[in-house]
Amino acid sequence: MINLTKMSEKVVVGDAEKVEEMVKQALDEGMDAITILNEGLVKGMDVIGEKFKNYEVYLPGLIVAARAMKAGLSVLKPVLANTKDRKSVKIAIGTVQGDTHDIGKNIVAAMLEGAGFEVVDLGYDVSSQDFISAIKDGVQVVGMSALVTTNMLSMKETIEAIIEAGLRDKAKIIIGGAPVTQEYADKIGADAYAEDAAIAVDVVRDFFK
Ligand code: B1M
Repeated sequence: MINLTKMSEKVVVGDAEKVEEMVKQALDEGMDAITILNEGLVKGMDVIGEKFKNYEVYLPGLIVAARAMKAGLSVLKPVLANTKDRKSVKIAIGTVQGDTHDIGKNIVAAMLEGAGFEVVDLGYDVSSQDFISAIKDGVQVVGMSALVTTNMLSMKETIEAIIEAGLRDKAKIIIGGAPVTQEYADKIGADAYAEDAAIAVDVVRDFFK
């Protein structure tokens, strides 16, 4: 039986091969994908984040841990996104300009897909213009992610640019990411804030109830 604490330790030390193998084995053993994600992979990222904050590891340590997390996520993603219940709502999601953190955004995208929404993944370091183009292309929801506090400003600038383009009533806007709060969402005029991927799915469902 796979031990999820051991899996998170392998994320911390950046053993991508082992993490991938353990995720496969956990799924084979019938473990729930969300449990593997939260108790194995995300927990590992939390530990490495703390270590980075306390100068116990440096950037290369973060990079190898992120690579290991992504290796595990690549196995989980098809399971998270596996649904036959397709809905007609189209969502564009991206990490905002200046920010290259995409692990959380990828999880949100996979869970939204899993819930049956059509997801256009704009990637990371996404400009206001790219979000605007997505709205012009017909998405009904824009999702923005930010992990670095200073990059939250790009969320505000993107909403201002959307208003300026006369498109604010064309799409609902949801924001999230570790430093983001409900208070900030209210302040910049987003329609919603979601603390994690599961809540993001609920929020988007609520938009179209
Ligand atoms: Co960076 N990093 N990083 N980093 N990194 C943080 C965010 C940091 C908190 C670490 C720390 O100091 N403890 C810190 C930010 C401090 C701050 O401003 N508050 C930081 C820093 C400083 C930096 C650099 C500046 C370091 C440097 O260069 N000196 C640099 C910035 C680069 C840039 O963006 N311009 C940098 C770089 C990197 C790596 C490239 C090495 C790597 C990213 C790899 C990648 O994403 N491809 C990395 C990593 C891995 C982290 C930590 C350790 C982990 C982030 C992560 O993936 N978490 C992070 C510390 C931490 O958060 N504990 C840290 C797991 C993920 C599942 O959670 O992304 O929060 P999260 O997503 C959650 C929710 O937030 C939510 O749902 C997700 C799933 O439940 N959510 C949404 C996210 N987006 C959402 C959108 C929604 C709704 C919900 O709606 C649309």
